[in-house]
Amino acid sequence: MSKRQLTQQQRQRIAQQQQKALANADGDIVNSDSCNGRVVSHFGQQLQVESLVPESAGELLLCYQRANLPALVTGDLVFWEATESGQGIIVAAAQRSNAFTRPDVNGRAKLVAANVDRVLVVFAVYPQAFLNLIDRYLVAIESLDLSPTLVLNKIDLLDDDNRDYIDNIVSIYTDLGYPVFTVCAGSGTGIAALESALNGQTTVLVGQSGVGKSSLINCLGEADLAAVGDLSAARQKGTHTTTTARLFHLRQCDVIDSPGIRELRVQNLHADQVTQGFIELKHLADECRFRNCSHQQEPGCALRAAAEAGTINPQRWESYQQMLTSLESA
Ligand SMILES: Nc1nc2c(ncn2[C@@H]2O[C@H](COP(=O)(O)OP(=O)(O)OP(=O)(O)O)[C@@H](O)[C@H]2O)c(=O)[nH]1
Ligand SMILES: [Mg+2]
Ligand SMILES: [Zn+2]
Repeated sequence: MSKRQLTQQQRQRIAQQQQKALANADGDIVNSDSCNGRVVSHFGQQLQVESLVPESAGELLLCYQRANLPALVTGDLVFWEATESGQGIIVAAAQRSNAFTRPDVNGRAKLVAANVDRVLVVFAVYPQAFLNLIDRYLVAIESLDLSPTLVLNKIDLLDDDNRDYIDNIVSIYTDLGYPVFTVCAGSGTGIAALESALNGQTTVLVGQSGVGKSSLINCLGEADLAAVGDLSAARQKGTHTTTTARLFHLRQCDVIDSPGIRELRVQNLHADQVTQGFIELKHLADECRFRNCSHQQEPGCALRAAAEAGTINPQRWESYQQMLTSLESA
């Protein structure tokens, strides 16, 4: 993709298309078919937009957005007009099919990407993976009606000290029916299977800082597309190398890289959303004695009964209870 200015003819054609599309616009929200660009990244007040106009398809331009539009994110389909300076102004945006959010440092939901087909939760042998962190992602993804996919990266670092710990995590999610890909972005092991699962889709990568999300992008596309950073020497944690979500066109799929997190705090979730995000629990909620059962202490709770009977994995149950408690104390 290259940056270049649009010709006069292209501008006129865009203007005609714009008038036609805006005539059908409902406020500032247009039909996605009428859009002429997709947001690929965000820099402060400016958005980088990829043109979808046939004459200039794939070209990137920096755009401001009209103040009356909602905050736009990577993956949003937009309608832009060219400005004299060769940049653009976004005058309308399409209704999103979905929007993935993550909590910011204060626990508030922060938009990461819009219009995604799939969310890939990446975890690794190092930095250490935690079930409750993965579970929180799963809750967020299930609430979007998307099917989560998990990726274990850095399998080259598996050894006798960590193998049981990692195998346990992998088997918990595999037993629940989630696809879990095991890969090594460093050597390319397992990447072909992952690549064919992502074929033709737009996928957003999420996960702790340092698990290798950007490294996976470089493996699924050309090397060095996305910046990769070492773990901190002292604590083997990620160093927040990726700072903004960015959409990449890779060999077989579009992937949005996103900034990793170090810990996941409470998001603006309802207890019901948490229950719906635990796929082995959600169907049991109708069987509780009380309709407004909080699934914590009440008598006749079908979820607790299942946990006590041993049909729910104890670590998942603990993670669920922890999440409910953290919502209460938020
Ligand atoms: N041993 C090993 N190291 C890997 C592998 N994949 C990535 N790494 C290393 O892990 C570190 C972090 O990789 P990144 O790709 O920057 O991680 P990230 O998830 O994008 O991190 P943030 O951008 O901070 O969220 C780098 O030092 C990579 O070289 C792997 O398969 N094996
Ligand atoms: Mg990164
Ligand atoms: Zn209950």
